[in-house]
Amino acid sequence: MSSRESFILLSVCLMASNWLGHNLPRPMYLSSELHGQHLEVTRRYFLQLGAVGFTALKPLSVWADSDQALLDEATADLGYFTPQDDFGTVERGDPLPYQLPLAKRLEVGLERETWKLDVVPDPESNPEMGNPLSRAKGNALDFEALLKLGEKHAVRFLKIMTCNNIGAPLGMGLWEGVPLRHVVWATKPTANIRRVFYYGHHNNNPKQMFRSSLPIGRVLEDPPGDNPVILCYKLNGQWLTGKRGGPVRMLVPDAYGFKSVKWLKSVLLTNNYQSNDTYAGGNNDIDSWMKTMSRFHYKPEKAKAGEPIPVTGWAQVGVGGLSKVQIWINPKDNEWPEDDPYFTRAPWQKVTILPPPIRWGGELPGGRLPDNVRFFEGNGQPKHWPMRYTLAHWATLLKGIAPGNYDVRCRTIDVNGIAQPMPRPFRKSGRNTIQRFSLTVEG
Ligand SMILES: Nc1nc2c(c(=O)[nH]1)N[C@H]1C(S)=C(S)[C@@H](COP(=O)(O)O)O[C@H]1N2
Ligand SMILES: [Mo]
Repeated sequence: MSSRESFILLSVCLMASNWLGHNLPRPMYLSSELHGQHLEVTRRYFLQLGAVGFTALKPLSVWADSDQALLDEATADLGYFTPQDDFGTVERGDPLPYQLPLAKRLEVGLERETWKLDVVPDPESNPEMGNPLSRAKGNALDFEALLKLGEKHAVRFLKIMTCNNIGAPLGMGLWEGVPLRHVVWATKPTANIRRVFYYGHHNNNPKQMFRSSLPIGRVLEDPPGDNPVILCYKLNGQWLTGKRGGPVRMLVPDAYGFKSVKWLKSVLLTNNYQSNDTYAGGNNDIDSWMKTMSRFHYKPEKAKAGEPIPVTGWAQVGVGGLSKVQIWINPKDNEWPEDDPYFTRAPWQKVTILPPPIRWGGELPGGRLPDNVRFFEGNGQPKHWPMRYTLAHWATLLKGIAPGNYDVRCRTIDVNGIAQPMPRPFRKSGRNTIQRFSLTVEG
C-alpha cells in the first residue's frame, strides 16, 4: 500500500479460495446443487470424448469407470456463480459504508429507500448539460426512478470480478442493472464531454473517496459482442448487498474491479481528457482490459504411476477470448533455457474446456438462470461458449507418466493464438503469470 493510501482501511479478504480451492471445507450450498451439476456436466462430456490421453506421454486408449469416478471427485466442488457473500472483497472506508448503523445509512442514502445519484457537470471544466440531476436541485435519480428505467432498459449479463493486483478472481456473477447511457442522456448533454468521473460514498472525507472514470465513448456505445457499463443493483438475481457495493455500484464489464465503484452516489460529466482514478496511484495501469489466463483448481501433490491423475482448473476469459487451455508436465531435473521465460518451446498439451453448466449455483432464485440473459438463447443455452469476461472450467486426466518429480504448468491460448502471459505480460495491468505446482509420481 502506498503512503497516500495508508490512512484508508484496506481490507482484502480473499474468500476466493473458498470457491476456487479444494482444500477448504466444502460450503453447505455446494453439497446438493453444484455437486450434482458438475458431476453431470463432466460425466456427459468425458463419456462423449472417451479417454483424454496425453499422446506425447503414452496414451491409454481405454476409458475406465474408475476414470469417471476420479473426475467426478475432482470436479465436484466446481461451482459456476459465486454466492454474493462468498465473493472476495477489496474495500476501503473508515467506517466501511455498509457497516454504518441503519439510521445513518438511511440518512446518507445507502439504503434503497433513500439512495440518490447525482449526474452533474464537473465544476472544473465546461461540459454542456441541459438537465443535470442533483440532490442540490432536488431532482437526483432515486432508486424508484432507476427501476422505472430498468423496466425498459435493464440488462443481465455474466461477468467475472477480478482485482488487477490479485492472482485469482474475486467471484463470478450474473449482474443486472440499467446501462449508464440512459441516465447520461436524461441529463441532456450536448457538448464538451470527453470523460465520465464517478465515485462512491466516502463519509464526507475527500481522502476516503474511491474514484474511477471512463471515456464517454465507452459509456455511450458498446463494441459488438460486449456488454454495456451499468448502474448495477442486482447480483445473481438478488438485490446487491451493502458489502458488494449496494444499493448501486458501477459495473464495467470489460475492466478490472477498480472501475466498478461501490456505493455509487456521484457521476460527473467532464471535458477533462485525463483520468482521475484512485487506482492511478500505486502504479496501476488503469486502461487495462481484462486478460485471458488459466489457473489450477485440483492439483494433487502425489499420484501413483499407472493410475490416471485428474487435474482441473479454470480460465478467466479476457478481451482476447479463449481458444485453448494447455498443460505441461516437466521433469524437475529438466531445466528450462533462460531465454524462454514463458516456456513457448515446451511440449504443451491441450486439456478439455468444460461446456456451460446445466445448473448455475450462486444461490439464484429458483436455482435457475433467469430469462433474457445477454448472449443466451430462449432455451437457456449460451450463443457461444466460453464467453468473454467470464469464467470457464477445464479438466483432464494425466496418463502414462513415469515415476518422478514434475513441475506442472497451465496456460491459455487466446482467440488470436497468443499464449499466456503474452500479449500483455506486465504485472500492473492484471495478473497473468503462468502457474506451477509440484507433482510426485510414485512407482
Ligand atoms: N467505493 C469503492 N468501490 C470499490 C473499491 C473501494 O475500495 N471502494 N474497491 C475496488 C476494487 S480495487 C475492486 S478489485 C473491486 C472489488 O469488488 P468486490 O469487493 O465486490 O469483489 O471493487 C472496487 N470498487
Ligand atoms: Mo482492485
